[in-house]
Amino acid sequence: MLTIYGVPVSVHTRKVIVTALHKGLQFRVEPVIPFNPPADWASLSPTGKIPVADIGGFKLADSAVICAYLDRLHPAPPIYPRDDKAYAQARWFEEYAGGTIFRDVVHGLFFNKVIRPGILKQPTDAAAVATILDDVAPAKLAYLEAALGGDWFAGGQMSIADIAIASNLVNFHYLGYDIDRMRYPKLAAYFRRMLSDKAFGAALESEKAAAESMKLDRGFLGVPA
Ligand SMILES: N[C@@H](CCC(=O)N[C@@H](CS)C(=O)NCC(=O)O)C(=O)O
Repeated sequence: MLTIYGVPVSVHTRKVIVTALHKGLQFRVEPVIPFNPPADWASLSPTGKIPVADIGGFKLADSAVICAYLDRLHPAPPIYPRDDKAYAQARWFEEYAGGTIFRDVVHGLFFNKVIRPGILKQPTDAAAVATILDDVAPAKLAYLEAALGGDWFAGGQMSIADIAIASNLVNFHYLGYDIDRMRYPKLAAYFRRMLSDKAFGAALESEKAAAESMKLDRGFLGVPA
């Protein structure tokens, strides 16, 4: 049995959920909010972050490591391209998603607009939000726009690169932001394509209640904001 510790609206927890759904695995989600964790959390998550997975008693932290392990256990359908260069590209875009898009853009926006007011009961830092939106995000989105050569980021099929990047774009949209179709037409179309993926769509459906309870904007899914 696979248990995923985290919350489905977390960018990195969603990566593991989509991977599990893509592979048709049975799993359950044990809710953990990293800012208000259970008493034994440090023993499960050495970094304190979500997600953590318990795979038949084998406990692993970090979404990239968990997804790689799940792919080793259940190779079909794959989430990594077979071709060596495409594999490296997929790993690169996964790294860029977590290390740059999340760290420099999505985390700061989500922290300031959702976690601070909703969980920490602190005011949103509007200046920090403006800096991210005006000075940081455009270059990152432009990089993705330029890097997108076809329908997917690596190997001509959906891979961990797409799961990781699109998961970040979901939270960007949850905050009420959009990918400007005039500036980033390929990326905007790509995001719609990801939303129509069966596993990705099922993951978003399964987090509906959590997203609504956090008053996140699901308008991009065709639901009135
Ligand atoms: N490299 C980690 C990053 C995990 C991560 O940053 N998780 C966020 C939620 S999406 C978190 O736990 N944030 C709380 C914190 O930074 O303390 C992974 O891929 O699992």
